[in-house]
Amino acid sequence: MKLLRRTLVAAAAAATLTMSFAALAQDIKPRLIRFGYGLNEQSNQGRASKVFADAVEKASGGKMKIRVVGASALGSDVQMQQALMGGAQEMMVGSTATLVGITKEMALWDTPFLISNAKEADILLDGPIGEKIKSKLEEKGLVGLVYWENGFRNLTNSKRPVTKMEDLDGVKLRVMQNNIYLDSFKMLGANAVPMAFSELFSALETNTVDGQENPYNTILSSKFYEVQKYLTVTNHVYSPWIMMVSKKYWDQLSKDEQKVLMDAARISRDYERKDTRDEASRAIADLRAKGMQVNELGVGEASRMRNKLTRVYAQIGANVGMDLWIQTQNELMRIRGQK
Ligand code: KDG
Repeated sequence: MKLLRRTLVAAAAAATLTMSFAALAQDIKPRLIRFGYGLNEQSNQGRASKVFADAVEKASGGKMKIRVVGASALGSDVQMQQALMGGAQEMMVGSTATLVGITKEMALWDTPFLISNAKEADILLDGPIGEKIKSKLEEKGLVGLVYWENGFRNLTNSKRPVTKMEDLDGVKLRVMQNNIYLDSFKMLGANAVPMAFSELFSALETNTVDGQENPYNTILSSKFYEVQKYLTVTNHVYSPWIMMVSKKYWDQLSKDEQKVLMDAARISRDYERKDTRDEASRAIADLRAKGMQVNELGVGEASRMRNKLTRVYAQIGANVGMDLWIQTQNELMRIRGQK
């Protein structure tokens, strides 16, 4: 009888020890978070993703590790958005433009000529309007952390310099998978072709499309200058990126772990904006040195395009809701009224 009792006590002790080791192992086993993005590792998006990963690992003492995966290796923006909503992937950074099918208010950021400079961008995106739009993601299974800067978008093509609106006639122009971009460039006379970013370089290389529009940083980092001769400075839209977490994953995290991600996201946002702006300030010279022919629009052509494009404003106002649209216009007037 004594032997049986001793055996049972020893078994219980061994089981307890095993559980505590398992618990300990669970405690020290780092959380591995997959973070996907679409541009390549050498891009502004790639550099900032690494800053984010380093900040998370440092703040968590190694208990949270970000595995950054670039070049659309985890899928296009749209595919990664679906993976986050389903809980199959933890994080991503990508375009707000491809989110309008999920959260219609994201269309505000597609508005041509809405934002004129970095100050307006940062105040709008980081203020109540950007927060309000970000919060709408949660009902769709996404948690928006911060906005990064994709930048002011400019036009490239392989056929001719675009100095006036009519030069766009018949140009097969790739646009993001987003109706505002599609309708806007159709209005300007281009043959607009919606396409995922991951397919763009080869489509330009094979002349499947003649042109595209993206910030200078992307034109540089994606080497579009190798397959595009002409760059026209239009600055037609200020385009943000947004960093998101799967809500299914976010809800499993402790408040401390959520704070680690949010604090690191803010660190990466501030780094990314500065890095992107520094790189963009040198871009025209760099792109000319790479052989691109750069031109401004002819006098009056920018306002002709702007007047043509304002016809999408009514569509955007309807998409995002007139309250948000009016709030945005008022906020921009307030910002522009500041000295
Ligand atoms: O994955 C790349 C996208 O996040 C971003 O670059 C979107 O500007 C964009 C484009 O043209 O697709």
